[in-house]
Formats: sequence, C-alpha cells, structure tokens
Amino acid sequence: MTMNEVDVIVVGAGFGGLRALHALRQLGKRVQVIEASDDVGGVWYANGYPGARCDVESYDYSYSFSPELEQEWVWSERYATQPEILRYIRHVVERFGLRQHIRFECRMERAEYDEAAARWRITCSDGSQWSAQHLVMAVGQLSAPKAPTYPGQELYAGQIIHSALWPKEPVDFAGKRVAIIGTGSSGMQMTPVIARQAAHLTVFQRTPNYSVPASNAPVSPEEDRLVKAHYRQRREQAWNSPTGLGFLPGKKSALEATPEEREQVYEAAWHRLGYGFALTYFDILLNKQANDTAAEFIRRKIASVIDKPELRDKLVPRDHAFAARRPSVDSGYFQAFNRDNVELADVRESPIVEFTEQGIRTTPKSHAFDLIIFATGFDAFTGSLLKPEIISRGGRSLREKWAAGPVTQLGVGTHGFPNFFVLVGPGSPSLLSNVMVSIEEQSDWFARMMVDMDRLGVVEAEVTEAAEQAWVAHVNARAQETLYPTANSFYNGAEVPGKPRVFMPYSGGVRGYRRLLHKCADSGYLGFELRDKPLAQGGQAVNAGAGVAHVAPPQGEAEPALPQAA
Ligand code: NA7
Repeated sequence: MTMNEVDVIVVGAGFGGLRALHALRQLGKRVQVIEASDDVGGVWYANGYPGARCDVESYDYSYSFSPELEQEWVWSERYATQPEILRYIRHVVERFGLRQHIRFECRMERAEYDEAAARWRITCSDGSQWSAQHLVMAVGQLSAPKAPTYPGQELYAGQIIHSALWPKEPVDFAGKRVAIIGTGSSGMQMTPVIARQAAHLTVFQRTPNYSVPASNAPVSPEEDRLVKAHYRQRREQAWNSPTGLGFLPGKKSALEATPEEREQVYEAAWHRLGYGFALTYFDILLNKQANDTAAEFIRRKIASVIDKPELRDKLVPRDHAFAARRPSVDSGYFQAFNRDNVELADVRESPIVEFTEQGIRTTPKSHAFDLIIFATGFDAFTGSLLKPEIISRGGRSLREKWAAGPVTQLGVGTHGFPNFFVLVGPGSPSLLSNVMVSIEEQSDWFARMMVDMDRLGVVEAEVTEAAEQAWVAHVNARAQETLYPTANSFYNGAEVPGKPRVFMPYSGGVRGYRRLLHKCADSGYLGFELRDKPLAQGGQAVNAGAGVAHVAPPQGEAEPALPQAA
C-alpha cells in the first residue's frame, strides 16, 4: 500500500476545512483534505431538511478573506436557506480551485503519531494511507447525529429519517402522516414547512424552546449595495463584537431600564434582531433578573400567536433561562400549531412507550405515521472528534485522554498530541458565536504557526500540560460569569446520557479570544513547546513561550464576559 506524503491532512470539507485548506495553500503547504461524504459542505450538505437555514445573517455567515468574493456573491435573503448556502460553498470551491485537493467518500479511521519521524500516519476507509507533518481536525461541532432507540423500533413499517442525514432526493410529504421528534432549531425550522404539505403532523416535544422570529426577508439590490459599500466596517464590527454578529450589544443593564423602556427596546429587537435579541441589554446572559425580563417578554410574545389556549402552557418555555441553551430563530413555528393538521405530543406528560408497526405508542394513545423524523440533535463538540482512533505519543488515544471531558490549550491543541490542530472545537467560542469568525481566525493562525515552525527549524509543536490546565480553568471561570451553566444543554454535555458534564465552548467572546490567540503567537507561542527535533530524539523547546502556561489574563482583567458590550 502506497503511503501518500503531504504537509497537512485536513479532515472535513465543510466551511472550516475549506477555509483551512485555502489558508494553508496560500502559504505553499501541500494539503490533502479527506471527506467522508461525496461532496463539500459538511453539515450544510447533510442537513437538507425542509426549512433549514442559517440563524446568522448571510452577510456575516460567509468568508471574509476575499473582498472580490464578498462583492461578487449576491445573497437572496437575510438568512440564507441551506440550498443557497450550499451553492455559495460550491462557488467558493470552484472559484479558488479547492476541489482538486479533496478526496471524497474517504473517512479517516485512524491517525497515529510516529514519534521518531514526527509525522502523523493516517489510515482511511477507502484503504488509502497518508503521512503528514500536521493533522487538522475540521469535523464540525454539531456533526455527529444522535437519536434515541425505542422499543419496537425495528417493527415500524414506515420511513425514519434523521434531520442531519437527510436524503438527497426530495421527500414527498403530500397526503402523509408525519411525526417530528425534537424541538430544537431543526424541529422548529421544519415544522411550519412540513405542516403546509403533509396531511397530518405530530410534533413530539420534550423541552419547550425559546425562539425569536427570524424576520427573514429578501435582500433588495439597494440593501446589497449598501452592505457591500461598507463591508469592511461590518466585518470589523463583527470581529470586535463578543458574538461575531454584525452588531454590538447594548451598553445598558436590563435592570436599569424602566419597564416601559424595556418593552420598547424588546419590541423593536423582536422584529429585527433574531438571535441578537439576547444582546439588547448586556446582562441578559449574565444576570438572572435581567434575563427574566427578556424571558417574560418572549413568553408573552409566543403565547400571543398561539390560538389554542390549551397549547399555550405547553409550548411556552419556562424551565431554563432565555439563551442559556441555544434558542431558535424561527419562521412561523408557533403559528403552525394553529393549523388543524398539526398536533403537539408532550413527551414529558405522555412519554413514548414504543414504536409499533404503524407508528408510535405513547401512554395515552397510538399514533399512525407514514414517516417519522428524528430531529434529536447531535453528540456535540466531541462526537465527531472522538469517532476515529487518534493515537499519540505513548500510544494514548484521544478518547482515553478526554474521557473526563476535552482538555485543550486555547481550543486548538492538546498535550501529548504534537502537530495536531482542532478547528472551532471545545475551548473555542464556536457555538456561542458566529462560528465563521473563529473558523477564519483559527485557520489563519494554524497557517501562521506552521510557517513560523518552518522558519524556526521546528519539527514538532505540542501543548504543555500546564497550559491546557490553565485554559480549561479559564474557560470554566468565564462560563461561571454567565447563565449558561444553569441549563442542561449541549454546551455542557447534558445532551448525551453519561457524557462528561463539562462546559465546552469559550464564553469570553470572539474579540477576547482573537486577542489571546495573537498574544500567544506574538509572545513565542505561549503554552506550546516548539521543538527542533522530535521529543523522542531529545528535542528541546526553542520558543520563548514554552514555559508560560497562562495565556489567559488573570481574573478581573479579562475581556468582559459574553455578551457584554465592547
Ligand atoms: P438540538 O438543538 O440539540 O435539539 C434536539 C431536540 O431533540 C431537542 O428538542 C431535544 O429535547 C430533542 N430530543 C433529543 N432526544 C430526545 C428524546 N430521546 N426524546 C424526545 N426528544 C428528544 O438539535 P437541533 O438539530 O434541533 O439543533 C442543532 C442546531 O442548532 C444546529 O443545526 C444549528 O442550527 C443550531 P431536549 O431539549 O433535550 O429535551
């Protein structure tokens, strides 16, 4: 079997992997992307369910590295649909000649670090083998779909589809009795669309979710011209905001405003800001009383569009603080329950007992379905990272190392795994922000580190144990400043029974995070050992920052916690 030699293997051809590929190619690296699927797009290729769209505005959820690309591409809606985002990704791939560097239908099964050679040896599902100095994991945070298994599931005669494994051929709902299990963003986005087409739709809800209207609209040529005339400023604003969204959060506390003022501010935000509603006052995610004012407003708004009084109590969220779990940005979810063909099945009240040949039996009744959709989410952050066998120095696997939860320096690397990079993984702002900002920031940073290594005659870069411990402590301390830890969510491992309960994303904001990445590189890669030879051959750290663990500023001197105003 031939061993293919490259400088870098990038795993995944979604937004992250493609951006890393481009950044590394620009700096002259020989890069091979390996992708399990048969096309580019990652989660945007996989999640083809009806109604799928981004909950960040398209102008911000797009690449910023090419002003020409920014000017050429025309978004048709404020929040692009999945097919439009996929068209954009394919356009980028063709425009920048990326496809030739991607091997499709090729899943990385194993990567083992060869200590003597300081290279990764990679084995893939198609039998190919690779040797690379660097390994970049760009496998996504919400990309390992999960679904419960119910008794009798194998007896069910109809079709079962997971929202994140959506078939490529169109699904016809006409005349069908459809079930959706799960009311996260996926369930909430598909509900109104399927309701309009199916004969009958039953939505199985476990936890009522907060949602803010998308207020989606077509982009007019005038709006497009205006954005493009000031695109750099818009990007600057996004990069310098905590969430990477195209606007800054309010500077005032919700508790300083009078009830009348708050009502006005919330009303205006409700009709325009989507996810940004959480930023109207800086302390909505920091202070429970402040949060209560927003949550109460949202509950009133949701209840006001639900015609059936008996459904209001069931659909209105009460058991967690607003945005402490990821809220949805919807287009007519609650209104769909006003239709005669839509039914809510509350599984807290009436749990699913089993699947039958015809459908689903809950405690009070049996439902017959032609199609059951699992919109039950993902094994977040670590699901896809821990699927392949990744073995490092001393034969230790990443799965073993992270058995009690992921441990990283700055979210980009982990001790014991030299020349190993994780893109927008645990320990980075990722899902608490517009992920595109960190994808670009990290891709450029990885490329810079690799070039610096070449310049300094370094063959191996490895996170120190002290640095990753300090970073994990910092990530936790920042999370404790917010309301995020008060809810069970995929931010803290509660979405999979038995998963370590660790708060995974970095809540210090994308601006604060970027500054720390730069500080790390500028000061000689704080918390990394850059070695002139492999450790196994007596390699020594040659960089100034190797012995400095604390890249993070001391408590109290850090950037304000998300989502406080800049
Ligand atoms: P989410 O947000 O993780 O939502 C999953 C939903 O599935 C959520 O309502 C869960 O209820 C529900 N669920 C999960 N397991 C079960 C079982 N066993 N029984 C009933 N209900 C269950 O995933 P999404 O795909 O909706 O959203 C991810 C998107 O967020 C992503 O694509 C981005 O757009 C942002 P729970 O709340 O756990 O009670």
